[in-house]
Amino acid sequence: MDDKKIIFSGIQPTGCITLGNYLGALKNWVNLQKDYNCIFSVVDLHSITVRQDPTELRKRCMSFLMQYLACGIDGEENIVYFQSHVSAHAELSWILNCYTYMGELSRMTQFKDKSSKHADNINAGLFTYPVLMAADILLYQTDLVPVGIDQKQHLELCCDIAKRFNGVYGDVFKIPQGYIPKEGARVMSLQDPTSKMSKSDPNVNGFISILDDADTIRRKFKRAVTDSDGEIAYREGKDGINNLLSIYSAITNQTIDESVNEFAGLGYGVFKERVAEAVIEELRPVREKYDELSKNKDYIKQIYTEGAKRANYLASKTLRKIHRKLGYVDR
Ligand code: AQP
Repeated sequence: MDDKKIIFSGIQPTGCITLGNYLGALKNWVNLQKDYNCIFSVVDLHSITVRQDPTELRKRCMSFLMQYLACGIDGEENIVYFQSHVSAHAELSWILNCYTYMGELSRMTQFKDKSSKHADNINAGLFTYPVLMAADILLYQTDLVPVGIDQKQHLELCCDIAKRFNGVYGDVFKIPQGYIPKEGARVMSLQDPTSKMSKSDPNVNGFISILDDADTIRRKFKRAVTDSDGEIAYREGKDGINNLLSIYSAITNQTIDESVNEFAGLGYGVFKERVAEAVIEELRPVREKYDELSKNKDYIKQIYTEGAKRANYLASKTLRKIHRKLGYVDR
């Protein structure tokens, strides 16, 4: 690798990639890829904190990787791979578990949310999920992690673990920084704009999949929950409208104020249509590219095989260093 800084990020293959994932993470991956050495993983180890159907999971993993490429990620310039193909993730995760406190993990809001959603399966993996995420990032001596704001707490924990480890063993890990977009950092559900747009939402009207067709997108925005005061303004208490304004601003790269001015005096119906059209146009090339890639499975295999090879090389370099620091006998 040259001396460009390193980016690592990933999405776990659960549900389907949403407009939230796209605006919070993927769009920035695409924008940043020219200036950084990028490592983008389909983090499939993370996904089994919830029970998965094996056939479905295999299909979804492939589909997620193709969606990364369809969004504009260059799979040849960057490292694009499946997390389970690089065993160093799980190995480092174990090591870091021994440098992470139960109290820290108990404070993670995502753990609290997910354990209440999956009360019948609160497994240890759900609890230690942020440690695996820290391992993902630290393995590659990552400089920058482009994520949505929901991952800020996990990222802070990652830095705490790295600093703790460095405090004992010297400068082993680079301390990463988050890259959180100004607009689109937290896209909310279209059906309940007080909670985040989630890719496993059982109510399909709550999220836009980046592969939804134009009619589906139009229909979902038409049904989006707003309010009854009829004013297109961004302020507290107008969660539905705020969310639509944020989505529109993130897509058009303009400020919220500019978006508010653009829609001044218009009704909610027209506003929703215009937001829908902006989303449709943004996602149109993604859908088209995805269809094209679906016909080229050999190329996809080449991307993830080569990706895992390069990721393995970098990850084992870090892992060797850690083994030496910990006092393990050389192989
Ligand atoms: N609503 C969102 N707005 C902005 N960014 C978001 N991200 C997720 N949701 C939003 C960002 O997408 C990346 C991948 O996140 P993930 O793999 O943890 O998936 P998720 O979508 O956060 O998962 P869910 O919705 O909670 O679904 P399940 O229940 O399947 O796990 C991250 O960078 C995240 O910040």
